[in-house]
Amino acid sequence: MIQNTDRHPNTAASAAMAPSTSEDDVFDDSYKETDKKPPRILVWRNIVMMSLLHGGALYGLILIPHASAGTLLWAAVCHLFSALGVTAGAHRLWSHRAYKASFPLRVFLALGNSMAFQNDIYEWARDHRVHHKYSETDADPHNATRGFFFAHIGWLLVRKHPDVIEKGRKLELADLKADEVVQFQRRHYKLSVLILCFLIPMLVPWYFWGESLAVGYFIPGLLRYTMTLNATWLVNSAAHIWGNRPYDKSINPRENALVAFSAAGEGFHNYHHTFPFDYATSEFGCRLNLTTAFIDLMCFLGLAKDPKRASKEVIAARVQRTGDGNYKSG
Ligand code: ST9
Ligand code: ZN
Ligand code: ZN
Repeated sequence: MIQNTDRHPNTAASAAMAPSTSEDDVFDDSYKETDKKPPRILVWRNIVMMSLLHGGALYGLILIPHASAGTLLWAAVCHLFSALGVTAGAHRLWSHRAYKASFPLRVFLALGNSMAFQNDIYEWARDHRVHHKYSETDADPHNATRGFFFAHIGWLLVRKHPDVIEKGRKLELADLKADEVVQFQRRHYKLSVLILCFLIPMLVPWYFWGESLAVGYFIPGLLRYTMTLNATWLVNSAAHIWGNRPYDKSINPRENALVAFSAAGEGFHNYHHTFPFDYATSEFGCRLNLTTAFIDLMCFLGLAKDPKRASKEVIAARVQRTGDGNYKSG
């Protein structure tokens, strides 16, 4: 089912016409920031852990010449699986309800999501809906107006702005509460991360082709995890700062081909914030968009259905009305 919908992110009226099961990803311009800024409280545990993680990833880079081809291929498989758990799972399915997924597909995506270790699906989707609804304000968890570093990783190293939590608590999230896969993953999150993000990536090369545990830990483990994290964070930082805005020049998110490439299709961010319900997060289908190809395959296999799409006419009208003049068709 293709839906022809134009949700203008700046009007509550057009939000009311939206067909999605969730309206919490539509921009709400009624929220006003206060001038009083709360103090920035550093979370030292996260600063230390993130520093150690990135140090470990650097060591993994140094170890690459000592790894077998099979281990490098395995690291790429882990990256791909965890990326899909975020893009096709936490993002397009659970945050935006852009398509419907069968139980086996949801289990597959939840496993990939635990391998990605980016908070559980419920927390990820809740924060992401707040990000869309209050984009570039104090209530946006990774508000890019606070600069590249804050949007990229800094937001995970400090206490959240109180408005993020206040506005987030007003979201209904009934769909996430009713999804047994989301709730199961949340209940068993720590154990699932230990097994999927660290043990399986490390033990598979050791058990099956005799790789050293150290190489398994530092390359498919820490290096792969860190690279997937940074590719994801680039959507919040680079794709909110650099690129054209052919669909809506009044918002910060941009079209960024490099980010689209590194983030499995998630860099068409001006389009995505303009039409958040579109399962492809882009006008151009599978181009630079592995996640869309994956969802198409799942639909073909009968494991997914009802992908939502913005129509050509709606997109063209929107480009005319709010674009920055840099639109390129095809
Ligand atoms: C990570 C996440 O990396 C990455 C997300 C990226 C999103 C990208 C989106 C772009 C589009 C998609 C692109 C995909 C591309 C993929 C490409 C792949 C190749 N609403 O959190 P606390 C409540 S994670 C409502 O402690 P603090 C909360 O429930 C990395 N309520 O806040 C709690 O309530 P209660 C690994 C909310 O103390 C209370 O508030 N993980 C909300 O300020 C306190 O919550 C980490 O590094 C909300 N929005 O701490 C850990 N938020 O007490 C990161 C919170 O009742 N997190 N609440 O239970 C933390 O350590 C902390 O959250 C903190 C803030 C220090 C950041
Ligand atoms: Zn989104
Ligand atoms: Zn964004």
